[in-house]
Amino acid sequence: TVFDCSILDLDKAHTLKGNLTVVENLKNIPFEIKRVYYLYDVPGGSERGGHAHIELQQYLIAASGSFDVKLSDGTNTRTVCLNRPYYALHIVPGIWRELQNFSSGSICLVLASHPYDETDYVRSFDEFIVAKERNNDHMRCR
Ligand code: T46
Repeated sequence: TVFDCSILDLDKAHTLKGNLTVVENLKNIPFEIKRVYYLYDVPGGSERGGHAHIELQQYLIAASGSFDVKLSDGTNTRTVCLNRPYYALHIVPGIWRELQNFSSGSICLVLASHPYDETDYVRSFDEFIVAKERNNDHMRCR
């Protein structure tokens, strides 16, 4: 459910030169990172996401600036504002996500559990709801 999506408060190495935050495979996150990508130059008012994943789990970090992540499990919704580079939002499989309200110059850094696979996407909200209602193996409900 959306309540399984938690915010990880990563450690900060705070120095006079500025700050540094580390993410290490299997150490502070529960899966091996297979892919890293980032969203940037998002035009004001644009939305990203608008889909769910069947198997993929990810951490989202506002490496710069801020944005909102709207989560739905088909029953409950939750909106998380990411606005610090040391917060990482864990999105478990089977969650619909919409990213909105990107601040100017913001960067959404994503740490993903699997390589890119378009067949892992559910890009229709109606299909997502049907799969959730069936509660079948195709769309894992957590
Ligand atoms: C998610 C949110 C936060 C690739 O070729 N490789 C990749 O690894 C990815 C992620 C995308 N693409 C291509 C597929 C599309 O032609 O890049 C284009 C934009 O992808 P998409 O429309 O899926 O972008 P977003 O920002 O709506 O969604 C992405 C991720 O796909 C998704 O997993 O959770 O960021």
